[in-house]
Amino acid sequence: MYKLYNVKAWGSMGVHFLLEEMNVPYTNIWMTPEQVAAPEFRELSPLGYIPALGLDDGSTLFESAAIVSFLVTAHPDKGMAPQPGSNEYGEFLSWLHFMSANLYVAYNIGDAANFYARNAVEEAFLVEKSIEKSNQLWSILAKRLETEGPWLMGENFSALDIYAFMLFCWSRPKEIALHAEFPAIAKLAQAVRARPKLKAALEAHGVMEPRS
Ligand SMILES: N[C@@H](CCC(=O)N[C@@H](CS)C(=O)NCC(=O)O)C(=O)O
Repeated sequence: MYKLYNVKAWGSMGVHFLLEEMNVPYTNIWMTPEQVAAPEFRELSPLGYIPALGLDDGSTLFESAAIVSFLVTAHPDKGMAPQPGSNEYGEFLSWLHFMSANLYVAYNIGDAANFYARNAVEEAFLVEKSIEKSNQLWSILAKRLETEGPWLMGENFSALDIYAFMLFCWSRPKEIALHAEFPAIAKLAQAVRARPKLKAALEAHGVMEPRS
């Protein structure tokens, strides 16, 4: 059985929702930020990052995009991604990494602005840049949804939609502020929130409603 190292509203949300949608056996290891920061957790996740996913053989996966790719290929019958090895699967991977390597990072820079900045002015500047960058990335995703939608992989709901939803929950200054700017993403978020299998997990992370 999988073990999901999970923190409320952190990057484990996406994997949590995916496991629920796939209906595969797993256990949540709910952690506090202090437990995440403890040296022992770095033995599982080298940078001490959430999410991490424990496997049956005692090994642990880290990096959200790697975990998502692993789960959708380990359970291809669950239909959360195109057929592994197909051109569509390549497209799926491109957009997954587009989000993890760019949007997630843009949010990380805003969240850790006090680490990167030397003073309050620089810190505010980094937060501003994080918002500017994430909005630029959302506009690219919104365009894809408008032209290819309703889901990021067209007619088929996939792990990409869950991953995008997780990131959208972290929108700055607040998710609700982005709804008017990116109606296609807001619609996607609403559709993910309406998925019956996700109700309990959405409530556990406190993201049933957009932050306003
Ligand atoms: N590239 C990593 C980023 C993961 C990440 O930034 N996780 C945050 C929570 S959303 C974290 O664990 N932060 C703990 C820390 O910064 O010490 C991934 O995609 O999994």
